[in-house]
Amino acid sequence: MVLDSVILSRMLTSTTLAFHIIFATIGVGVPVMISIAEFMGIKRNDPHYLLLARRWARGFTITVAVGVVTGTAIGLQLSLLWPSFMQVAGQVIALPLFMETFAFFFEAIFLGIYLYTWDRFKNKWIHWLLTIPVMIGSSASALFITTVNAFMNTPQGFELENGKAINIDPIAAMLNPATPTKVFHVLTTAYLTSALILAAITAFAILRKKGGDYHKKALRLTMVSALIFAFGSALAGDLSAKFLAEYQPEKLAAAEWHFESEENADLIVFGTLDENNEVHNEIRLPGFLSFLAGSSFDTEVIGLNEFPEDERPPLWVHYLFDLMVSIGFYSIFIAGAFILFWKWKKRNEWNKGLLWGIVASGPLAMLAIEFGWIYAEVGRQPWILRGYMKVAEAATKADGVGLTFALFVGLYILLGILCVVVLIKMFKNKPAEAELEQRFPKKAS
Ligand code: HEB
Repeated sequence: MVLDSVILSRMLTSTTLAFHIIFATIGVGVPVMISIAEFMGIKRNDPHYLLLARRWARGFTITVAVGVVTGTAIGLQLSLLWPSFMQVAGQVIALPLFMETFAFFFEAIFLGIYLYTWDRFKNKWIHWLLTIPVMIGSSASALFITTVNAFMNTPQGFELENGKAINIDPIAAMLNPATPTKVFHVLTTAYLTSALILAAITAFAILRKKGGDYHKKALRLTMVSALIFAFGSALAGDLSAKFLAEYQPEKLAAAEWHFESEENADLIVFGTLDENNEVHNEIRLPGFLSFLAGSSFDTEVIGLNEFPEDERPPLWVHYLFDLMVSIGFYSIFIAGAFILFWKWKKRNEWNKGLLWGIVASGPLAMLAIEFGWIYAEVGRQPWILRGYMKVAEAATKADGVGLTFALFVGLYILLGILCVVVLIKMFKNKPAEAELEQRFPKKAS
């Protein structure tokens, strides 16, 4: 099989995004967890929480560094691999792209000050205050870049004349109909995933018998945060589905294998599809697709048959959607169970099964991020700019994308390994309990 430049460009872009999103998600969520931990530490005058903030911040710097490299790769690839897209859309999305960079610098400056001023202020709250611009910076860069993705789904704020964008209104382009739900869902799931990753690392340490009070407090803090963010993510996901039903019905219909427009449409969970588009072996929740789409069983949900065949997204996104939603419910379940066991004194929240369940929740949440994005991107196919330009028209015609692909994959493998090795080294040589003794010799018990 000969791979043409469209396929190769898509492979390179999706690999880069799939790798970058891991670090971007951590980059958006972990500052929030650092801020919460330091807040608790100062408020309760508890060195355990302060140490948590310190150690999380230290690990965070490594993931930020990798995120910068992969983020730069995306910027490069956008104009190199998708020249026709950038020619049309480049001017429209220049503002949010610039704002994202600005937000990143804003975050980086305050992160630098934060890292170098531990114990420098008499009033500890001043140091904590520095976490606020860091959080604002990282969440704002997610916000700006998500408006660009939203724009690709529901473009507005320009007119197309002879293949050129005219009458450009960048603010209207940023505030397109997809923006509110996407930004809400992206932020809540990044916070959720970061809380669960930190919880998973902590639960693993406890299972390896390293757990003292430090780890117990860390797990309680991350689990309570995770439960709150999980509810937020579910609410945002529900609103996203309602957005799709109204503005991008083919994407929702593809996720739900929904062919005929109808009221009281069933929600299809998992199952298989045969050549005649008949669904088998599914779990069927009667009327629930209508409910998801419009909060009422009478809502009419538009089916795929209303769209010409070459404008329907691939149907395998159904599984990604179902897996993402299942992981969402799993995270509510696991965090809920831990908190219930902890508050309800007869139960032991440190039992092995539960701890392993928490260990699993971290990688699962990251998978849900990947599934969610693949669903959102593949579900937009065949469009790169829905209604205006197809992916196939946007790709570069240049040769050599294959070699570039191989080089970048090599770079990501190297970066991934380096990141893990550095993180393990960083924390292995300095276990939490030892660091506590050293930093707070009197208070540590
Ligand atoms: Fe999700 C996407 C829903 C969970 C992550 N989500 C998405 C979508 C929807 C949904 C509808 C599409 C949108 C558009 O495209 O616009 N989700 C949902 C639901 C749920 C969920 C209903 C249940 C609760 N997710 C989830 C989780 C996670 C996620 C859990 C993680 C962690 N998603 C996601 C992402 C995405 C999605 C990342 C991509 C972005 C957007 O928003 O789009």
